[in-house]
Amino acid sequence: MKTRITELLGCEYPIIQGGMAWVAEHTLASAVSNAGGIGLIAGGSAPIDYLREQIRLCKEKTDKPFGVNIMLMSPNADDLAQLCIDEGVKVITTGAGNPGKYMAAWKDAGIKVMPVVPSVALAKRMEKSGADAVIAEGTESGGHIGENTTMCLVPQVVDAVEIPVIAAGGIADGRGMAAAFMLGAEGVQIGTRFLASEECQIHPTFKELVIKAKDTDNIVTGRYTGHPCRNIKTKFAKKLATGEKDGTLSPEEFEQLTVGALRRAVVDGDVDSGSFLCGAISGMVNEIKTCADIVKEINDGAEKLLGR
Ligand code: TUI
Repeated sequence: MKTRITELLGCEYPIIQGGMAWVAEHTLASAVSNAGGIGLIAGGSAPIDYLREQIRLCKEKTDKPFGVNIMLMSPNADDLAQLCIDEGVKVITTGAGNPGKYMAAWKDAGIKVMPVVPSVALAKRMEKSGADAVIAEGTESGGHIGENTTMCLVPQVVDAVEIPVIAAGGIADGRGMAAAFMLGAEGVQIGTRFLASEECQIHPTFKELVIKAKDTDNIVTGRYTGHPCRNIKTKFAKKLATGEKDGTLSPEEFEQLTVGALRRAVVDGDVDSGSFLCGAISGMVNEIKTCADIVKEINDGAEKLLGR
């Protein structure tokens, strides 16, 4: 399926892997890129030396285009932004903020920039600042989320900007991709489906939680901190949600409990104190497959439904 996104990024399929913090490292990113999509390495919270190494390892594993996601709330976002230029990264996605101040330098370096936007207003601002595309991310996504749904946000962003729009949030198979295209998207960003891939390096407990999750095993925590996050509904996530709701956990106590919680989930598989960030579509993800199979199945399914 050729769209302005495959043309822009030079990939076979308009499928971009989510830049999942702590999850998206070079093994996953290179596997998705080798499968014909665009793999991403997460730059969120990563020390600069770690990200440099990951970029170099990814280049060893694939000669296809791949990108880096910069989580703009990272204290070292400025350094990560410059590192991408120095290392010749071709594609950058951003999350959790407005990347306006980096735009000119990235564009001068010839980088394709695709910010994640949770609203029409930010999509328009990003287009004005020179973004090549925007990723309209609905609240169905895992991790840090906005308020609007994929179904409502994507067509509104498509109507508001001229640049191509990538849909994200709640997409894990060909039906979801076809639906996003019917809304006017020209690409999809997919995170949760890739958690249950062979190449994804997360703790086996995390994969098992994704595979076993039902439609109702998903919860949003931390709205009162200003950084709502969608997670798998573990006992720990329920404890956070209850504390938030009944006022027994102050926002400061909540923040204290969640410091390091992504690492505890991804690296340690610790269900008692880890935050297993995961999208609302996890109920539909029931099997571990290779990234190549996942990308091909999603693309072929969508192509068939769209009659292309
Ligand atoms: O960034 C994400 N998802 C993430 S980042 C992350 S790491 C984290 N850890 C602890 C607390 C918070 C985050 C885990 N998951 N997705 C992209 C995304 N971007 N979702 C929402 C936004 C967003 C929100 C506001 C983008 C721009 C924005 O702009 C506000 C402004 O400045 O105009």
